[in-house]
Amino acid sequence: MNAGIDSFMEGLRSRTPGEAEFHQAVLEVVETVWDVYDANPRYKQAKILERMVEPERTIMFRVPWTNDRGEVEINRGYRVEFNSALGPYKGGLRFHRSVTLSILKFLGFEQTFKNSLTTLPMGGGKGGSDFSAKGRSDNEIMRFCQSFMTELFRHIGPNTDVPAGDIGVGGREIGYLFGQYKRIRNEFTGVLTGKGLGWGGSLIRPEATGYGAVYFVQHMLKEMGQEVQGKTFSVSGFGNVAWGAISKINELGGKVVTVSGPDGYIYDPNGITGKKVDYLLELRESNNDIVAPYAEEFGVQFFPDAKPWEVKVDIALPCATQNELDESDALKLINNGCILVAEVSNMGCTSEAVNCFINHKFAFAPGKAANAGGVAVSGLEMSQNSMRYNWTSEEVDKRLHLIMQDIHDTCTKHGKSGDYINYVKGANVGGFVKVADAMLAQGLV
Ligand code: 2IT
Repeated sequence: MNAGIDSFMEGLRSRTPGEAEFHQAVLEVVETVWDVYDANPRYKQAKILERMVEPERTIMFRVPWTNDRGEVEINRGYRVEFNSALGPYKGGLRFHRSVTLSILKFLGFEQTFKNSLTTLPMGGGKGGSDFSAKGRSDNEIMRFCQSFMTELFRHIGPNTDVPAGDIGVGGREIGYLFGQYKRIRNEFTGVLTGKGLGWGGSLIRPEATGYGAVYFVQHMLKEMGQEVQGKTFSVSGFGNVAWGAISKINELGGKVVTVSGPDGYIYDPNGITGKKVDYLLELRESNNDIVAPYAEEFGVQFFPDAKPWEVKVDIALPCATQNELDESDALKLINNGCILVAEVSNMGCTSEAVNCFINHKFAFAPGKAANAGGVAVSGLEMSQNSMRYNWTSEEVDKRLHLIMQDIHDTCTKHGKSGDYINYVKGANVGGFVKVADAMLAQGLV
């Protein structure tokens, strides 16, 4: 490794001890943009990278609430307002027991580059809580959301910071959060995205992350002279993102044979189609966080405590959570004849897995490119809210298509060398340059 990168990372690690996921996300970006940084004295003099890794503002707060037994519970709430060079802070809220400051900082940092890639005017942010909906009633979830917003409301706004969903935050939670914001502020504004379709939400937003990822995969396949039709896919997770991806793959004539949960994976060799796809939404709404019931419902095999990456497929799409695919999984996929992996979860692959793909000149897309469709349609929801108007699903889908194509072009422009496209480099450099130039133009803030 280069001495400049070493000392940069050493400085970061000593200022942010214990934030392993954040360090992982930063190192991936720094390694790929270092040449551009080194070659541009204006960036260096302005310490653009050093500023980029320091969130503009980090808010941490107490979230007290009462459970159904009348007991007091305390969770921790966060909002990391990472970078506003390109627009209001924008990014999801994650409610999951694994949430820590490190997780939200890695997500907020990546979000800044992802949002830059969408070409829409959005800065980067992320928030959430260590609250988990597992085993909770709807009333408990509502009380938690109301308490969370009772503090968060003072920090956000349609021109300041616009949260959305992420793991554990879907339409139901956005509804409760929006209701509380509106009550406190007495304002009906586009302060959150992922809203219900009857009250300011955008058509295609629920599908957007999965659809966008599959559009991106189509472009990657096109480079290889291939198409989705006839390909088999393994997908992990069973939430909103997996659901959207599976729906689009089916529409395009591909076949998905796995979904997974924290408990293991199911293998459905006939393909997850029709009512099986709708069943995924039921599973998620049950608040149980397990995938095993799918196997009982449809009489297929369940592999407890295992990951779907051992199944022989053409294309693998991690759609669950960070670091869910490691180097041994990557090697298994490559050796089994897989031709493409696209992260649909954020930082779905470990650094070792990413390096393994790149060293093998394997077609690999990082989350900040492949999964940007979700936040892109959030950006389109903001536009529609500002206009007080709703586009048709065809209109939104057409724009989503164009945005994903644009991101693919950006990755190619900055990542292609010979006949190999390094999508990690392409996405990081493409996302970085735009944010860096905006920061330079806006002075030392
Ligand atoms: O990771 C992501 O891009 C999201 N969770 C969506 C963020 C958003 O603001 O729609």
